[in-house]
Amino acid sequence: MGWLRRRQQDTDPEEPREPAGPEASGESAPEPPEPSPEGPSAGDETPAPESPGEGERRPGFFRRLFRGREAPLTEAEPGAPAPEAPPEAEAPGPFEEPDLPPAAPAAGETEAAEPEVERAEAERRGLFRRFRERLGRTREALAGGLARLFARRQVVDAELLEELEELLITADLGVETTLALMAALQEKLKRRELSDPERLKAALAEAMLRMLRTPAPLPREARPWVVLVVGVNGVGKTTTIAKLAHMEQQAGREPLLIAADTFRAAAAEQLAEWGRRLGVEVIRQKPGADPAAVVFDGLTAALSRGVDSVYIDTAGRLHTKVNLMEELKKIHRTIMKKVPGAPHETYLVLDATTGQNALSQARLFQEAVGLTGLILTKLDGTAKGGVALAVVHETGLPLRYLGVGEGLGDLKPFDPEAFVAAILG
Ligand SMILES: Nc1nc2c(ncn2[C@@H]2O[C@H](COP(=O)(O)OP(=O)(O)OP(=O)(O)O)[C@@H](O)[C@H]2O)c(=O)[nH]1
Ligand SMILES: [Mg+2]
Repeated sequence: MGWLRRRQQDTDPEEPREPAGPEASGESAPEPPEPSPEGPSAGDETPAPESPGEGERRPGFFRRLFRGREAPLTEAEPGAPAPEAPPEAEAPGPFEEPDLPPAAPAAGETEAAEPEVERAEAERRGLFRRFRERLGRTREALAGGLARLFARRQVVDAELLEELEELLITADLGVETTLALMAALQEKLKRRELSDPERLKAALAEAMLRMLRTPAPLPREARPWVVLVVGVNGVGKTTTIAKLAHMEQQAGREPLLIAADTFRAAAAEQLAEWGRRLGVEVIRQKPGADPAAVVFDGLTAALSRGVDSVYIDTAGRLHTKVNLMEELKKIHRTIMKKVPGAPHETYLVLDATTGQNALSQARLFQEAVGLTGLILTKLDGTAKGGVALAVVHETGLPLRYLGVGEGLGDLKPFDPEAFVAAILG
C-alpha cells in the first residue's frame, strides 16, 4: 500500500489519471472483456496506461520526447495485443528436460575436492551463459545501446547522460525508474566520479543493483506452504506453477496443485496434464464449479495427505458477469480460514513482453489480494526485460523468479547480480 500512496502523492490532482481500481472506486469494477480469440492480451484486463502527466518533472530528453505527443513512448495502446505475446496454450508444451545438475558422486567414489570445486564453478558459468543468452534481446537493447553510445561519445557529460536517459526509457525501464537511476548518476557526475564511460557503466550497474535488492523470502516454516498464484490471462501462471512444483520435487519436497481456474474447461486439464507428467497430485472439479470451493477441497486434501507445499492456479479472466478481483478475494478468504497463516506467498505473474502495462496489473492485484512477490515471465525473446527494474522500483515488491523459456527448467530464482550482469555485460 505504501507504493500506492506514494504514487497517489506523486500525482497532480488536476491531471487526468487512469481509471481507479475496483477498491478505489468503492464499486465493483466493470468486468474485463473477453480476450480476442487470437491469444492472450494483457490489454484485455488492464486499465489504460499511465498518462504522461509527469511531463513537468521530466528533464531534457523527456520534454523533447513528449513534445507534440499524445501518449508515452513505452506503452502499448490499451487493448492492443501485446506485440510479442505468444498464442495461448491450452495444454502444456513439449516436455523439456530440465537443467539438471550432474549427479553427485556417490559415497566412496568421491573425487578429489579440487576438481569438484572446478566442476561446480564450470557448471555455474555454464548456467549463467545460458541465462545470459536467454536475455539476449534485452542485453542487445541495453549493453548494445551503451556500447553504441560510448562509441560516439567518449566524454561523460550532461549530454551523454541525456542520451543515456533515452536509452533506458526505450529499454522499458519507464519514466520514474529511469529518473531514479539518472538522479544517482547525476550526483556522481557532479562529484566528478564519472570520468570515463567504463565508470559510468559501473555506476549504472551499481544503481540498478541497489534498486533490485529486496528482502530475502520468508523462511519456510509452515507445512503445507501455501502459494496463491494470480495474474491476467496468458501471462504464464499455469506453466510457472508446473515449474515451481518441479523445483519443489528437485528439492525433495512433495507439492500438490489446485486448479482453481474453473471457468475454462481446458484450464484445469492443462494443470492436470502437468500434474501427470510431474507425478504430482492435482485437485480439480468440474468446469463452472465455485473456485473457492475447489480451493477448500484442495486444502483439505493437502492437509490430510501431509504434503509440503500447495500451489493454487487461478483464472486470468472470467465470465462477463463475474468479477475477477471479487472471486480472488473470496479464494483468499477461504485459504485464510482453512489454513491459518496462509497464503504464505501470493505471487503475481507478469509477462515481460507487455512492458510497462505490468505496472497497472500489479496495482490492481495488490489492491485486491495483497501480493508478497512477483514473477516475471517470457524474458526470453523480448527486449523489454528492463521492465524488471520498473516493477521492483515502482511496486516495492520483491521479484522472486524469472521465466526464461517454456521448459520446466526455465524458471530461475531472481538473482539481482546475475540479472544486471546479464543485461549490461
Ligand atoms: N517463452 C516463454 N513462454 C512462456 C513462459 N512462461 C509461459 N510461457 C508460455 O506462455 C503461454 C501461456 O502460459 P500459461 O501458463 O497457459 O498462462 P496462464 O497465465 O496460465 O494463462 P490463462 O490460464 O489463460 O490465464 C504458454 O504457451 C506458455 O508455454 C516463459 O518464461 N517464456
Ligand atoms: Mg492458466
